[in-house]
Amino acid sequence: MSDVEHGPDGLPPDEDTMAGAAGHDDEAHDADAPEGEEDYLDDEDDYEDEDEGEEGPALAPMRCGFVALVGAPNAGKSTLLNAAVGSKVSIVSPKVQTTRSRVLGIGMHDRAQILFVDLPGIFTPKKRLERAMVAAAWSGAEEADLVAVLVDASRRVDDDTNGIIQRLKDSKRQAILILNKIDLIPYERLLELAARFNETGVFTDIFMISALTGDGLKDFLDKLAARLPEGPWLFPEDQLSDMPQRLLAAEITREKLFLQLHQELPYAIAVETEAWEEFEDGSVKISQVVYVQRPNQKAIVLGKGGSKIKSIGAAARVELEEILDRRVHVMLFVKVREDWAEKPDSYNQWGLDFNA
Ligand SMILES: Nc1nc2c(ncn2[C@@H]2O[C@H](COP(=O)(O)OP(=O)(O)OP(=O)(O)O)[C@@H](O)[C@H]2O)c(=O)[nH]1
Ligand SMILES: [Mg+2]
Repeated sequence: MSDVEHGPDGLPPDEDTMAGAAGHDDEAHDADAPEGEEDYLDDEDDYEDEDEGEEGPALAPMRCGFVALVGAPNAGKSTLLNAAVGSKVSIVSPKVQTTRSRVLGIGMHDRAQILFVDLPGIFTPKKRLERAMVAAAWSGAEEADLVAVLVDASRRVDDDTNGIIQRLKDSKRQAILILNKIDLIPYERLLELAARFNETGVFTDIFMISALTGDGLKDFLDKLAARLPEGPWLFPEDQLSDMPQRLLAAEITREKLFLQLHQELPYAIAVETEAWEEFEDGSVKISQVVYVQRPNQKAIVLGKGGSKIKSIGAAARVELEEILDRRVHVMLFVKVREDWAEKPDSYNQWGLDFNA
């Protein structure tokens, strides 16, 4: 777990909603400044040398770097990101392909700022959205200082994982291996797996963790922090992510849809935050559209007498109240838009390449 407690105001204010998180003023955000890059680039003064200053013990150098989390769908990447950051930043579900785009999670660990980049799972894509997700995962890996490959150790090593390792090998990229979900399997099995992965020659280190229980996490973070390049922190230390609040709110609702709907339905759905209204009593009304692809899907999402969508909205509200630390009203509208997955607009807002 992170050593720094992140308050609910750790999320950046939203540039297009004027919605400051708890503790921020409700001022319009400077739309020209990239999200989260305003206050900290002049941090050089803090970048102390170990032997600088004569009083007190010398501080360890500041470190900062990007760590990409890659792996087959469902390996536990988003769970690990949340555990490492110490707060819910990326959505999680028992279903594959929950994460659709890059999610930054900022973890403070001693004098290191670990910038975790949660990415969609890597698999053989067929549809346009899937291709864009997998492309985003690989480009996230290419841009990072360190690549961590997560493997669900409780399952047979699948083709997706073997494919990831092969591609890293072909590009001569070294990585860290994380055997996750160790709470589910005996230690002997882990040793066998570690030996097998070690033979690939791709991995510099192997960690065994449970992102769910936190077992092994501290050791992993200690070693990871020490491997990051020295340099000033890129974000304020209480910031949790660079995700705009409107997008985060849409993601939370999408998580509830993933949890409460089944079969192909979660994959036919996209969520967009349409309006964000702040009231004087401190509460906020978040209006969102849930896009489905066919009329019969709309009927299922609504449920009998609207009971399903009501329950999804209620679950999203509870979580958003916790994250935003204020009273929240969630208004969900279900609309059929057959081709939402074929519209470039959707891809732009998620930071995905429509033509991947
Ligand atoms: N038992 C156990 N379950 C875990 C652990 N880590 C993650 N899970 C579960 O595994 C499932 C998938 O977790 P996610 O974090 O969404 O996995 P992901 O790799 O981000 O998946 P995609 O976004 O679909 O690629 C969820 O049900 C988690 O609760 C773990 O260490 N132990
Ligand atoms: Mg995920």
